[in-house]
Amino acid sequence: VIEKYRITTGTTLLFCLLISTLAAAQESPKFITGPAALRQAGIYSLRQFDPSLTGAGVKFTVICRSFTYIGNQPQNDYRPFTGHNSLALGRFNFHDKPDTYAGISPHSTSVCSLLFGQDPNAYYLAAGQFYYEGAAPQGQADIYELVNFLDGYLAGKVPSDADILTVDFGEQVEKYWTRGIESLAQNHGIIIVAGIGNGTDATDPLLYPAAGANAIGVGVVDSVKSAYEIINLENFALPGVKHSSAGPTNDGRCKPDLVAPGNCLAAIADKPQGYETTGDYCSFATPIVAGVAGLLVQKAKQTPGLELADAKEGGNCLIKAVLLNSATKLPFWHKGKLTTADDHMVPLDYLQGAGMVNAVAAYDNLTAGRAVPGKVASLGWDNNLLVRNAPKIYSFSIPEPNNKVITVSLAWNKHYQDAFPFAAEPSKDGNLRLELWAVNPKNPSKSTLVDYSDSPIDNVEHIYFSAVAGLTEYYIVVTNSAGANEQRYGLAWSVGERPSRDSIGWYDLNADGIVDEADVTILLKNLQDSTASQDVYLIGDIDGNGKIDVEDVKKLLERTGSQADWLVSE
Ligand SMILES: [Ca+2]
Ligand SMILES: [Ca+2]
Ligand SMILES: [Ca+2]
Repeated sequence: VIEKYRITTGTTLLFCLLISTLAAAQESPKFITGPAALRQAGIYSLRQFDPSLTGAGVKFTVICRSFTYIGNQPQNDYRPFTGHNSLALGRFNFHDKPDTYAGISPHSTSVCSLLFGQDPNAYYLAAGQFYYEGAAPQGQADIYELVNFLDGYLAGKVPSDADILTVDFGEQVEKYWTRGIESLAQNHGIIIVAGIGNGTDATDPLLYPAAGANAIGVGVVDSVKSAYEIINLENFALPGVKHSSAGPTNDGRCKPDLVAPGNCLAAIADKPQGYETTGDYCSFATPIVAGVAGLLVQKAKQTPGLELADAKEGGNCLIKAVLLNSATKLPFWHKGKLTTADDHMVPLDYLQGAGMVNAVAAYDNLTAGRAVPGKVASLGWDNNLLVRNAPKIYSFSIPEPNNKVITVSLAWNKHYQDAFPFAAEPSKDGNLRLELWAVNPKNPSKSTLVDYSDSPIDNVEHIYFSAVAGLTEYYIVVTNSAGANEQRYGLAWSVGERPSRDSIGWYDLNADGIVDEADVTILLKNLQDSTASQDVYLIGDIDGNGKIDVEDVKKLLERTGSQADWLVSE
């Protein structure tokens, strides 16, 4: 009997590291489900709760590049290796040019194993035997080389009837084809999930289509830095500019939208039983987010009342709003630059986006159901049409404001032509604004605007507000501050616990498992750099007052000597 999900980090660690010495002394779970990055994203917890969520009935389009180019010509070796044990049962359709030989790409093999893999007898030396399971193992996949995908599209045919289209490469500037992908989101309701780029330093440009307005752009959360490969596969810290390209875009928009762990065990292209570690790359974080989106779409298709989450009109905005709204804020999450002065204009963090994808919280937000303007529950969503000068208002109560945080996320599409050259149609775009008001308990006819998000250029807005003692009645206002008369939008809201600042991620800045002088050195350097320039993205504002200062240094010094629970003394 394969006990797929019984696992805690502690037992995994023991199991993985000390199997030879402990196996006889202690009953270890023989089979764990991996890759651990998917566990971190909440995918296995969600599937344990609802085992039907396998991606069944969900259509993915996966766009790949050829592994080999001669001159600029792709050699059509773009396919995953379906001879791999984990991909043998995959529901794949390939789209080749007639009379061309299609070959195998190691990269596509890794990506497809993370999305669709399934292997009850997987084995990896450092992990032992485990149950390999991708994010959406029963999803149906149309797999294209980019050039073949575009051929039909440019001939005027919509090449895809997918629910979700995923692409983990891109271009540093917008091109006709990246706008074409965005057009699929706006004109055909397809959810686009794309990799934002593996920045090697803070100045690396973001990649389109991920950097495009309508896509969900995904960055990568780094593994911790331990000497043990298996610990690095199991534990994650923060995204960093050395692996995950940071916003803003050249035109000043927030990106990425979300982050996910990317260091995974993935299938090897020429070894049917082989797995290898992928490393901290956003190419492998992207399929995790695409997979979570697929599970949400499957739930929406299955469940009466959730139809508008899977609608051609605004469904992609709704799923984006739900994913952003439910993401886990990692330490140091803040809007835009370090200063709080830009927080109303810049909706997301320049490295984390809205945070790390959280499949369980996203599912809870989705299944809370649609609520139309008026009195609503404190968890829910709406896919609706906003008309200029007719704000939509959602009011809700929270029973106990202490330590609560109210999160509200709004997403809408920018417009593009539905045919080559897929030009932007800015006259059809809207500029939406999101407000959060608190009702005065002594005088209910008086309300206070407690937070708002109103970027002049983004097409997402995001509020993350710590509830105020004594105030229990709130309302959300969605309004169109400029632009076209009508806009379809997705809105999601929730009330949760404010995360504590106790976790070691706030102090172990180099993610080596111990708080020591090395972390103090990083903090002092960030303090110095933040004084020199307001324009850099830096971590270290432990108390969250919008600057790195001596109080933050004091707080870090107080935690000197703290160790991560995964740290193994040698
Ligand atoms: Ca800020
Ligand atoms: Ca450290
Ligand atoms: Ca501070």
